[in-house]
Amino acid sequence: MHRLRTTVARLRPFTAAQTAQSISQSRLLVVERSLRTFQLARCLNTSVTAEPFLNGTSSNYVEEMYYAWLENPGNVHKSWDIFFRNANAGAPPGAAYQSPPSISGTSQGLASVQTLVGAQPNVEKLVKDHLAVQSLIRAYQVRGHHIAKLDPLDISCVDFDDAPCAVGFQNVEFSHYKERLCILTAQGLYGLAESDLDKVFRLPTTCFIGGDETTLPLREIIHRLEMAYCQHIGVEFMFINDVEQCKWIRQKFETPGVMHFSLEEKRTLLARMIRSTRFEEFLQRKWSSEKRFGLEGCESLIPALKTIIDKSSQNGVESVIMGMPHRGRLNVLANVIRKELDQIFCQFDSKLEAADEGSGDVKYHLGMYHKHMNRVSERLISMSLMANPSHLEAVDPVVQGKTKAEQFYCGDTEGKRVMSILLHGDAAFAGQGIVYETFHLSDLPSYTTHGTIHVVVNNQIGFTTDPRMARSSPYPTDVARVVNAPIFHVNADDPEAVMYVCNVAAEWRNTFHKDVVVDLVCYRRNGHNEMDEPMFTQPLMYKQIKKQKGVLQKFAEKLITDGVVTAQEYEEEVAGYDKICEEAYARSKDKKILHIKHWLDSPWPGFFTLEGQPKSMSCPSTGISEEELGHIGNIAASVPVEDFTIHGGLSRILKGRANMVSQRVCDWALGEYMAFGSLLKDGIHVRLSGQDVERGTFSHRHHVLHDQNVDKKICIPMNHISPDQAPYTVCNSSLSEYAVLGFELGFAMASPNALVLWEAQFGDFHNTAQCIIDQFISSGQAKWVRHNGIVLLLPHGMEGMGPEHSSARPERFLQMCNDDPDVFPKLSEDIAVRQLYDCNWIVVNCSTPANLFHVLRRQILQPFRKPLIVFTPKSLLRHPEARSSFDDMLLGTHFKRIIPDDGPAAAIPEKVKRVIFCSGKIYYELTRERKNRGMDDAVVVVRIEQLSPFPFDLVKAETDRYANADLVWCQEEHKNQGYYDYVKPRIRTTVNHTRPIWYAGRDPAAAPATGNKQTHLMELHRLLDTAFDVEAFAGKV
Ligand SMILES: Cc1ncc(C[n+]2csc(CCOP(=O)(O)OP(=O)(O)O)c2C)c(N)n1
Ligand SMILES: [Mg+2]
Repeated sequence: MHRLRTTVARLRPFTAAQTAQSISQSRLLVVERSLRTFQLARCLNTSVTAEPFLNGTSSNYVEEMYYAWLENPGNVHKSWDIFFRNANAGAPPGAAYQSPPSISGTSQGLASVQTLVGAQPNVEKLVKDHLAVQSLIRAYQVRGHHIAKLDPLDISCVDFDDAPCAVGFQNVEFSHYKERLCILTAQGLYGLAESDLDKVFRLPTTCFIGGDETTLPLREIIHRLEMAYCQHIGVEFMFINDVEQCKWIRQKFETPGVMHFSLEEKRTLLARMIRSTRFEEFLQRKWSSEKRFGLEGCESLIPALKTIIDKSSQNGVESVIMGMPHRGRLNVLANVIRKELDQIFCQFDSKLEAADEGSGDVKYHLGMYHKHMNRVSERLISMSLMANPSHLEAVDPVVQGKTKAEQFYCGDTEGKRVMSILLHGDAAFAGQGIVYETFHLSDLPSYTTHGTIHVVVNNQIGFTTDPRMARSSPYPTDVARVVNAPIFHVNADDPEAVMYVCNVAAEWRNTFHKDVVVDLVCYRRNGHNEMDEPMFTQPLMYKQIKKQKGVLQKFAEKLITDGVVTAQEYEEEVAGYDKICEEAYARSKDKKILHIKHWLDSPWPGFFTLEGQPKSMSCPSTGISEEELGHIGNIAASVPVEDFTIHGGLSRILKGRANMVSQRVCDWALGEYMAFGSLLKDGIHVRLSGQDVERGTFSHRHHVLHDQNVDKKICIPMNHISPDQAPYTVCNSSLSEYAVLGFELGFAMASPNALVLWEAQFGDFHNTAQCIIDQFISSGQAKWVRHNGIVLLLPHGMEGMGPEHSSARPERFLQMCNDDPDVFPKLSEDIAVRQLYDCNWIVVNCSTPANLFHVLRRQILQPFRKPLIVFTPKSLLRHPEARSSFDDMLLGTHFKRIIPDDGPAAAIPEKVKRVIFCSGKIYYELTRERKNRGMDDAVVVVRIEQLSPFPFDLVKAETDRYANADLVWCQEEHKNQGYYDYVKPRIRTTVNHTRPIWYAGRDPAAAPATGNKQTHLMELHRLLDTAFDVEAFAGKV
């Protein structure tokens, strides 16, 4: 038969050296703890005094010697040979070592060794055979999964045509299983012969197949190992560094009789299989030409998830947050999350009207939140399935962030109450880099969710591509090995095996609070979707699939044969569920309106009115009292703990801050401090995450102080503002944008009462997280009616640093704004708030610390949540003019959407020749140049601080005021970048197309900035020349 190289086909037999290596890897920790780690045959503890040469530093050497000796005793010196023989023959500590012969004559030591070994003529054979048995056991533990029967189609067997694939070996001839074992060990039975099969061997303490017995005949040893490791479950775990964890897993799979289920459990399993299978069949019957990405071929996913949830609920979990792709999503909504069936069925009606604002999403992307009583644990459990885009795996970090937030807000520091489950397709799990990035968050203190259970629907295909073209790793799950997660491969056509591994996975998480992967090896009965013809591309696989009996049918037949249920009971259960579907279908016909609100994955109880509207349409002043400014400023300038030595340079920085506070001014860092500190004081949690955010990429922030003498002794002054403040989280992230931004977005979803910020190291790095920005942040509310107040801090500015590190690409964010450039909004009292409410996100470039302070506080004080994109400065962080007085931050003050010019020209507006509109740092270059040119009376410079939603009303006030002036947009970015394309039509609309908007800025370019400093300065001079040449546009139209 043509064999597809799928799950394991790329694997090759282990060489003895590899076996030794893997054993030695897994034993690394033992080496530290127990000196005689090399000894496989007996209990390993011995004292250093008895064998002083076996100390920590030499243990690696001894271990190497041991493995060399194992391969061939002649590989090592005679004295080592004797030592290992004696040790393995059971010599007590201190007795195994015999000193080598003296040069001069006879050796006392050797003579006595010969006595010891020689006294038992068969010892050598015995030792050899025991070692062989132990190597064999180890080979099963390490590589048993290679020959387990994981593939229900039986087409993914190891690439050796003659390797038997039958489950178990008990019915196979010795010659057959010898061959089979060759795959495992490369050495067959390590020299053991058929005649040894009935010999009894002592079992190592690292093996649990004996149950209560410590010895077993070889035949039984092999049989039990086959049963534990080579049936429908393949356990991949021996790469895990922690010996206790390895031992725990061995116990779970080796202990005889572990896979026992009660009649009740089997019946429940059957009922779940019925629901899973009949749900898809029902959809197929009713809507045969609709895409639904059905689960057929992996129906056991539903009992798998339910088992994980039951077990976790029994262990105390109260909230499960799930992320999953398209495959089987409706089934999961119906049968795991328990969404009402009529709500699902009505989605298939093309005449269903959308009731909500926004554009909505297709049915297999919507999220869901539901709280119910878990029938097994009899405890309440809330379940949410996160809405997600088509972009596979993008939701992974978002789920993790939301999970972390829920844990954080309920004080669940160990993940005992809240957990996440992530589902994956085999192709996406192996192919998408975000999976790897997300795994790397799993053990970081500020990002860990204390273990995620990953379930892979491994249908051995991705759309039309089979695994040999889709990945370079043997399994789709290999990425999980980087974090030492155990991987349980299981044949999804065996629901009991699936249930067993899911139980173990849930227990694993509950015990170790680490990630674990369940790989459901299955198939996809139909094409990629129900409309697709799979025979075009996978003819042989699909010939096999067509012959394949459905898993429910197989399982039901088995249970009926075993007398667990009768045929009649089974049929009644099927009919019962079909009836439930029919009744829901009838009800679904009454539904005429779709409320996406009903599909919210993260409701914020109490934040909106019952109708889902903001409770007001106004935003209070974002200023704070003088006293508060002073207090927070003093905290920012101090080390609020005793006995803490900070760096001298930092002392100077803090002194500088203290000076500013005494002079009632803020620089950029202090402005940010005031915003965070005041929100914290009011009980709003603030979380700032990103690469090197604790100090700040530009060394301006210093939110975490490090004692110069004591490792890990840190102080976060922001947490010393007031005794009843909310906690401040500031965390340097892993070097990832995609996962970390996704994580923070998820964190921000959990609660409206938190300011969650992600800072890019430089603004342009956001593009490696583009999917989170496009698919979630800019469009999330429109698709899923879900508000989110995440803040992106994107350092931006043309400072001669080259093509990268210069531009945060404002044009991209502005291009995604949903405000209409051609419509001047209706003027009203609350226009500013209304505009904010209507927009998809807010884009600002603040030029003063006070404005940054206000815009950050406004994020929380406004009565709804919107993402905020802030282009933050670099050189302005230390610019002497980029400072704000406390006066601009006091109670009664607000964020300024634009900052009009208040210089001499503003006093005589009719004389003004030019209004230069600009945004961000270029303002300071413009005003300096204006001064140098003596043009303070002739030109005004107006800063647009909030680019989107565009402040039409305030810009109009400026254009009206300077009615005789020409209007120029000036930017430091290139013409095809920056803000120009966004602001130009909007200013034109503002002036009703009566006046042109001229451009002063860099020419269009492919790269964001030049790499040449000279060119950079020349470009700057040129654009300033244009900006201040009042004749520059004369005669042009
Ligand atoms: C990031 C991304 N790239 C491409 C696609 C298009 N696409 C949709 S499903 C699919 C195959 C997915 O295969 P797999 O992960 O094995 O899931 P399955 O459909 O087999 O359950 C592809 C390539 C996508 N949705 N997302
Ligand atoms: Mg697949």
